[in-house]
Amino acid sequence: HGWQPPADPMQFPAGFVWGAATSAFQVEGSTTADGRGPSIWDTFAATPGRIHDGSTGDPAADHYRLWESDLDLIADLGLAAYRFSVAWPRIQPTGSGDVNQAGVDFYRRLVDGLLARGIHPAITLYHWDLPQPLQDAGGWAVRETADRFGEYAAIMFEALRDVDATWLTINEPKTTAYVGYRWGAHAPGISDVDQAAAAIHHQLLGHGRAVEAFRASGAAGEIGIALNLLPVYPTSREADPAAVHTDAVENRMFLDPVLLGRYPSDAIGSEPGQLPADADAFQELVLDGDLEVISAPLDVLAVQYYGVTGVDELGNQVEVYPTSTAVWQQVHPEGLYDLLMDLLIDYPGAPPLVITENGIPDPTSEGTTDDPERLEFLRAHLQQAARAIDDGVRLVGYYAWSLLDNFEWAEGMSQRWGLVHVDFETQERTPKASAEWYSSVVRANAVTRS
Ligand code: GBH
Repeated sequence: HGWQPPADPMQFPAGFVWGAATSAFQVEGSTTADGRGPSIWDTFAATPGRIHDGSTGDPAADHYRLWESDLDLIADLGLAAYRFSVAWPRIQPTGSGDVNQAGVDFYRRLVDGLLARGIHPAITLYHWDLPQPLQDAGGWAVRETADRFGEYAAIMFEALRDVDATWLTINEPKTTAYVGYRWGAHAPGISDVDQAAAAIHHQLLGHGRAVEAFRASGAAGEIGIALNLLPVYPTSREADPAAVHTDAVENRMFLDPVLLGRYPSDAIGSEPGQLPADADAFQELVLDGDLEVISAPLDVLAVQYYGVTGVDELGNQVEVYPTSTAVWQQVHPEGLYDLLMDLLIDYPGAPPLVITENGIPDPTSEGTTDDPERLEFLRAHLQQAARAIDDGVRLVGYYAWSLLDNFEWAEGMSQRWGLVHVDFETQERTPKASAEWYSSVVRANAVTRS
């Protein structure tokens, strides 16, 4: 009695924000134009052996020059929002001090171009391109970098204070700490557990300083942080304790300080896990008042979801679902539902959620415009998002990763994540089948159930 079969199509709430995302270093190119300083990714990409295909940030997808036609493309797809990041070294070429006005002007033009087309800007302040001089002074392993980040953030809030934007402070502090400082596979290419632990705290402190600056600025819009979260599934009953620990390292180490104002006691200082840094040394980094700054209330929590991991009884991460051509990505759409429901239950005081990244790479490095795998991936994940909304999750938007094929970090130009194909010889853009399909989802504000 009273039971209704679920609707087909699955409708999203009115006002749900549909978008696509990029980041500065991955798409802009023009790495020395208009006074931009060097970033750690310029340095890393110039180091032989670091990037799979030897490519650099130039020209990437040449978006610094093609931004206007790219905005037309976004409008043609009917997207309501575009997420991009600001390259800190365009704003402050050395990471501190004077503002490079030409850099600010670029983002002002981009934002004005979005607004003229009725497209909402979601602006990430830091998507991994730290000014190289700040790395030379210790990077995220030192506390001063958090202060510099707060100053840079304040410059951007002032420059765009009239804009009703969604601001995201730091993109995936976990990736920078673990891949950049623990495993050395990303810039700055360091392999040091203690620096990795310090990089966690100092990025989160930088996030908090930026939120403080945002509130003080009186700028319009809203602010949050973008965390990549990873549902962890034990592969046996015996694996339960190890899975709890992996969940601490992968998820709670970032969620708890931001949302609850404390670090989880089980993430650092104990085997197994990928971050058995020294717990006492970590505590010494956390000064009085830091956790209040880090846990300042947010308007939105941005979630980036790519897949799940399994954990065995020894604490090893193991494959429990098939991977995409990105070997780290175990594809499991229901994991998105599990993650959103876990957040609802474990963090009842959390702000509304927005998914700011979700996607897969093409099966081959040449790329294609015929991408049924991506279309099915997006459909399955959107179905799970709709299910979670039905079950009470406050999810207010979704941004596909990525708008364009681009520079995929250590994979260079060899791994294509775009809804839109980019010919890297001619820079010609061609929407893939998934882009046309996504466009119809956006226009219907709904996804088919089957
Ligand atoms: C996101 O990170 C990034 O925000 C985005 O810029 C990127 O383009 C997108 O994913 C696709 O990768 O080299 O084996 O150590 C997702 C989380 C963390 C996944 C780092 C890849 C490197 C694995 N990423 N990880 S490895």
